[in-house]
Amino acid sequence: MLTKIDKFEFWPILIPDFALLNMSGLHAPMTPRIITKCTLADGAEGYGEIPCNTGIIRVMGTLLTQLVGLGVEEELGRLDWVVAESKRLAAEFALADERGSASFDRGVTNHTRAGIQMALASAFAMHKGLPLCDLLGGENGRKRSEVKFNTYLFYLAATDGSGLGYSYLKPRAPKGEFEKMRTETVLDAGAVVRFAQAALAERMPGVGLVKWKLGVLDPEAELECMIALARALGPGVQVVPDPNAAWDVPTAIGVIQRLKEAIGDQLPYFEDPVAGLDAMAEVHRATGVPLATNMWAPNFEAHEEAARKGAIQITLGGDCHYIGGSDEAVRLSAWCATSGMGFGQHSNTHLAISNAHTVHMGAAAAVHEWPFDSHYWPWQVDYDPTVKRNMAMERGGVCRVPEEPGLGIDVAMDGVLTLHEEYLKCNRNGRAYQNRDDGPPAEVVYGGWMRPQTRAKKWFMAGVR
Ligand code: GKR
Ligand code: MG
Repeated sequence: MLTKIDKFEFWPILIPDFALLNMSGLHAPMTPRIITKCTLADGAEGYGEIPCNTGIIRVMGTLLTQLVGLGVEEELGRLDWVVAESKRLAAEFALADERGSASFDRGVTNHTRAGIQMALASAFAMHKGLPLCDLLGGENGRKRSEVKFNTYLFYLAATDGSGLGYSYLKPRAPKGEFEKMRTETVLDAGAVVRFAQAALAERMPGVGLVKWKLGVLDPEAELECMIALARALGPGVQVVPDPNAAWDVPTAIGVIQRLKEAIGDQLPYFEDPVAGLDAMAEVHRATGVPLATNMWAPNFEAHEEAARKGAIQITLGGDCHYIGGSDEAVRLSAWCATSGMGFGQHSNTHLAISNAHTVHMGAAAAVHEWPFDSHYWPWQVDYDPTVKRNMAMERGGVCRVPEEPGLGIDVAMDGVLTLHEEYLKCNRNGRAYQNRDDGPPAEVVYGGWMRPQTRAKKWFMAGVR
């Protein structure tokens, strides 16, 4: 029997963030996201969560009304229509529907499809009384009962006196060294080591891979930080740096070779050292170190090209939000299983609904050899009003795959609405929190900071005048 979509809603929200630095700038105190919600005629509810920009809001608003009254299963099977219509609308509204030029993704169509697919699929799973991963996994259902995450850490800027309020939703005193340092400056090797040690001891014990965002300091200083980090954490913990293509080819080859000599197997792979597949291939040929990307393979065609060129050995394209939905991420994992490319997933600042979709995607994926990136566990989990009953993280960065129908978490709609109010309030006051943009906060804190597009040396500090 046709199960109809009764309502399809969405809310832009603002979520609290910290002063994380990357090549493209500094995280603002709040990050915009979009929550989607699909309600079926029998009352089953499903949710999605995606990055937010004003382009997605315009396209989503038009598309969701067209889905009401249609059959949920039928629509899940013909999401190509959503993609075509989103592209048409993006062109009609003259929206930038692109990715790759910043460390984060400004796409419209990939996110719109993802927000719709996540809500439809989780509502359908509720309706069927099945955990989402059992539907996503196809005939044989889920492939595993645990999904693993790494610990994803960043340099942190000193923002005192800047007027930027990083205290939103964070009134309580920090518990322990990690929470304290999360609000302080982390910009040298000593602080990097202390921060990572605190994260592993207090926040994510037993995790065997720490990812560190580079592209901030001079490459020589970052090399020193990564060697110090690996030595301090010891051989049981791997270290993966990610400068978001802030380096040119000779710099990348030099830094990666010296890092490899210094830390050996503690460097399992290196992420996005340079811009473009040809440059990535050159760096891999020269260093022999496996490379990963979330920047240069945004779709299946680009993955084929990357494999042909030997440009990447591990994809982080398994991110449900970027690839266009958890079904597409599972499809990418199957492609990885046959092509031999490693499968991983990239992450941005997000909340519990995104985390839950990632866990279900990971449970349904054909392969799961690399722990997934997640901003959630070190940064957002303790300031998340969108969830009443959440997943827990176990030793080793493990999330156990839920057995309950749907997502296996209880969404707190009052919390979603509170964060939506915050979005409306902040943007009404003329504060630019509609699109993620790390440039303006960087200009406020480091007066006169120049964006990487305007200079030869791309790393963050090269733009500080
Ligand atoms: O959150 O600043 C950040 C990251 O730089 C993010 O924007 C990237 O998309 O984490 C991502 C990455 O792995 O490149
Ligand atoms: Mg990356």
